Amino acid sequence: MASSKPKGLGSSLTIQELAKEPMLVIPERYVRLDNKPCSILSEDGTSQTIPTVDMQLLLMGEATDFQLDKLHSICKEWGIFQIDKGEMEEMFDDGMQSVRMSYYPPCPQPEKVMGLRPHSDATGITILLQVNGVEGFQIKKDGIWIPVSFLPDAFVVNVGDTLEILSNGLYNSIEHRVTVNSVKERMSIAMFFNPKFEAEIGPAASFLNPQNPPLFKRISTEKYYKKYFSRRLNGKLFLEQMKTENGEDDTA
Ligand SMILES: O=C(O)CCC(=O)C(=O)O
Repeated sequence: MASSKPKGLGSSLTIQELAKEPMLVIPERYVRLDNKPCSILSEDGTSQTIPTVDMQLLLMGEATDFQLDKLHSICKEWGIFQIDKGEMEEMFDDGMQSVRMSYYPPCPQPEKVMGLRPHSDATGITILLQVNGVEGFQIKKDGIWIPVSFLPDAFVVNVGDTLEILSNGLYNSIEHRVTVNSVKERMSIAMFFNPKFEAEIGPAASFLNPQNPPLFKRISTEKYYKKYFSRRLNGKLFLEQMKTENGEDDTA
């Protein structure tokens, strides 16, 4: 029997179902509560290209001090970089991996919605592929949202919260979000690389000394992910809550 409920207005149609409907006004539940514009460009008004890393040299142990210093400072200052697709093979053998494929349909009122809310990933690292070349991925650097231009045939690598915790705050997990386009659909694949489920997440001993006490709690990977996925994506709030200053140790 046909439903009398108006389609797309408070109904629970999936994004794919909504995208099939001709629509001029987007359903209320997708409208962003803040009114800030999505595209905040860098000072010269262009998209910025994020740094590129030559993984081949690093993996073959042939990296010079200069290249190692470059990777170190990119992880500290940016928390995101690009590597050539061909250089990715055999990089990660162990650990837990998961994949998310995202589809962002064209939206008649792109300024009113967010494709994916601002967040940092819970992962060690995330490898991101922009499948159909449509941009929309933005990172927050020094408090400013920067649209990212992907190099053709490159992956983008995000430093995740786990790496920020392991490095006791030395490396920076990148906050990011996705905007939508009024005419083009966008597709992406994100591959998440994590420690084993049985492992514990906390600052590594090599990053700790009397001058650098642990900034983050220790917690089992299982509990960490349960906590992460029980919350809405909200910037770097989850990582803030993992700080020792925000509560007792939480070892499972
Ligand atoms: O769609 C994108 O480009 C980003 C996806 C993402 O950030 C995520 O799946 O966590």
